[in-house]
Amino acid sequence: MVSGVLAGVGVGIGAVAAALAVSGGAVAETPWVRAEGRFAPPTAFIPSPAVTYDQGLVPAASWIEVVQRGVGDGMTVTLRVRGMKPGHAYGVHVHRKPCGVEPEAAGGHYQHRVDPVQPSKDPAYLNPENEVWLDFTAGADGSGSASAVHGWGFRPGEAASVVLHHEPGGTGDRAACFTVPFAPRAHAKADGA
Ligand SMILES: [Cu+2]
Repeated sequence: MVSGVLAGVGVGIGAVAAALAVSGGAVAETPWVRAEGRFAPPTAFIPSPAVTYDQGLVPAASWIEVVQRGVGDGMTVTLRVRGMKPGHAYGVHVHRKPCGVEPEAAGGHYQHRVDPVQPSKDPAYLNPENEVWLDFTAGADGSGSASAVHGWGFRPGEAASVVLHHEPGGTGDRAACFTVPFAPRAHAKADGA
């Protein structure tokens, strides 16, 4: 099932279930989703869910893994990468739509409280508390990692990819995109928690 150097992905879905609330207030951590892939250009003969638009920053065959874990009413999202440009600082967010041939296919950022003005530029909405940011700086060996912890979960069908940008922060050109089958929270709401 390994499809050579330019493409190849493994997607594993853990128990898709709400985290177990144990009597006494303790909360069990439940794995939700783990996805990994190797980046390929959108023109690759064998398409990959991991697409690079800028091989200077995200080379073909570089590797990404995203893990989403449910914790109580919230979640932790963890990113690991290998093969990136050493020393480079990347901006990374969860986006609303799957990756496509064009970098803009992934749409805007997933937002817990949705900015009524889209594309969102208002820092009251465009921030790491209201969105899932996974910015990292690649080490000398090209590896990197980041994680984000939130007291809320995704609404169904509104979180579909992780986008790597040229620079940290809320905006910037898109260097690569990874389609991830994020699990929604059973009763996620648009506001509050
Ligand atoms: Cu983004």
